[in-house]
Amino acid sequence: MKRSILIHPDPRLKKVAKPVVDVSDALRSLADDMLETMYDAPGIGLAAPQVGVLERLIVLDCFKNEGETPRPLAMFNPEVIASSDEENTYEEGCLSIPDQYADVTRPADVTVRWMDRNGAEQEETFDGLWATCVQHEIDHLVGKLFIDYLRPLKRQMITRKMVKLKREMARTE
Ligand code: K1U
Ligand code: ZN
Repeated sequence: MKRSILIHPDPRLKKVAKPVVDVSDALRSLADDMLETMYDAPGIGLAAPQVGVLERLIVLDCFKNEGETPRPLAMFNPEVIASSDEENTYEEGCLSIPDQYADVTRPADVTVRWMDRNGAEQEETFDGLWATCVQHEIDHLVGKLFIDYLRPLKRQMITRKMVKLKREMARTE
């Protein structure tokens, strides 16, 4: 089932999500819903707070080119356990901040530990777009958005645009 994606500004996007104690059927079903919502958007990642659920769960699949085999990943309690000194700048977007993009600099490689949908611990080092995306999604779990890396003026400008967009969306609902 497709879920609605919250649009910034929304207090739920600024909250800290709580750790998952046990990967229940309900949480597995939420992960499936989030993947469906992400592919439909379309996007390459999604965090549970973006669909209004304050649990430490993210999904991602950064194979976005035709011909590449999809790799849908659901990560419960993801944690960055190591980051490279080398950095990478990528023009980021966010499904909660539609049509706004900005350069963000982050560690180029990150090692992430998480629990998979069977409750088994996994660890992997990501690079390229996967590294950028997994860090962006983990930020959502502590209420941090990519615009929080921008200069205050640029952040305010984007926020004002989003307030206007939400007003228009409410009018046409
Ligand atoms: O968290 C989100 O809102 C998802 C976001 C993830 C992300 C994008 C770019 C850099 C870091 C993290 C998106 O998926 S925005 C949409 C997007 O980037 C995209 C959409 C279709 C094809 C390819 C990319
Ligand atoms: Zn986002």
